[in-house]
Amino acid sequence: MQTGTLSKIQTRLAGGEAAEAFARDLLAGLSSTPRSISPKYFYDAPGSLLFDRICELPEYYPTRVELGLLSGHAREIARQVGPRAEIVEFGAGSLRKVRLLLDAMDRPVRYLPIDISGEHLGAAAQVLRRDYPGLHVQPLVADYTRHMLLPALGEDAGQRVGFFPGSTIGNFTPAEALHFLQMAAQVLRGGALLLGADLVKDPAVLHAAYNDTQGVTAAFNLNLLVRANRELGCNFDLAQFAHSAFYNAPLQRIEMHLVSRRRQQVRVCGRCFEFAEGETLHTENSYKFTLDGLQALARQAGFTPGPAWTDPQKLFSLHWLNAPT
Ligand code: AVJ
Repeated sequence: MQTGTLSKIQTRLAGGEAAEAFARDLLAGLSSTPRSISPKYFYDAPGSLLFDRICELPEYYPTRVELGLLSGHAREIARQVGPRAEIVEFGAGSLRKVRLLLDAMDRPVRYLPIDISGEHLGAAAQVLRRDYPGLHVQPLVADYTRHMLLPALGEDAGQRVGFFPGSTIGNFTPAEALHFLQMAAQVLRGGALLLGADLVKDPAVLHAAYNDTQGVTAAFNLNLLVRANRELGCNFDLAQFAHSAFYNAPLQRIEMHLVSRRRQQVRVCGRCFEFAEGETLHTENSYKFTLDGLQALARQAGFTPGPAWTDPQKLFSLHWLNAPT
C-alpha cells in the first residue's frame, strides 16, 4: 500500500474517533453544572483559520509581542540553546515562531513537533524539511499532556530544548499546568524549556484582546456550535447564543462563555438540553501569569529558572527554564 493511502485511512479513522470524543465531551459538558467544554474543540479547520485571524488583530497583542521577543532576543536565546541542539515543540504551532528559533541557532540537528493531530503536523514537517536541508524533522502524533517516550538524543547532539510558545499553558488549570511542566521536566531531563506565558495586566487591555471590534473572537467562540451542528448534527441556533469574554481577576484568567440569549432547547446527539436565559457554556480559560508566579510553578515542577524576557510594557514573557539533570 502507498503511504499516501495509509495516511488517508489513518486520517479517516482519527476523524471518526475525534467526532466520537467531541460527542462524548460535549454531552458530559452539557450535563455538568456549570456547563463547560474543552477549548481544544475550537481548532477544526475553520476554527484554526479564525485563530490565525485573531493573531493578526490589533487588540490581540500576544502573538505580535512574542514574535518580537523571539526575534529581538534571538542571539541570547541561541546562546542558551547552544550548538547542535534538538527542539521538541509541544503542539504543532506556528512555523513562524520555530523558524525564528532555528534561524538563530548554531546547527540545529533535529526538530520534533508533537501534536495530537497528524494532518497539521505532516504539512508543517514538509515545509521545514524543504527550508532546512540539514535538519532532521521528525513529527510525532501524541497527546503531549500525557507522559510519552521520545526517541533518544543523538550521540553527536547538543541539548534537548522544549518549545511551548503562545501561552498555550494558559489553557490549563493550575493543576494541569503543574502536571504538564512535570511531564516536560522528565522528557527534557538534562536540557531546558523555552516557554511563552501571557502576563497579568490592566484588565482593559485583556478585555480588548478577547472582545475585538471586528468580532473575530466572537466568531471563533461561536464556531464551536457551528462545528457541533456540522459534525454531530446538533441544532444550536447561532443567533440565540452570544460571545462573552471577561477577566476573572481573583483567578487571574480570561473566561470565554457562550451565553444563551433566551430560554431554549437544543438537541445534541439525540438528547434534549434546556438552556435558561443567561445560562452559559464555559468554552475557555486563558490564565495570565506574573513572572514570579510562573517561575515558582516551574520550580515546583523541578525546573531551575534561567533568564526571562519581557517587552517594555510587560505584556508577555518568554522563560528559559533549565530541566533537572
Ligand atoms: C491559544 C490559548 C493562547 O488564550 O489567548 C485567543 C486562544 N482564545 N482568543 C489565548 C484564544 C481567544 C489563545 N491561546
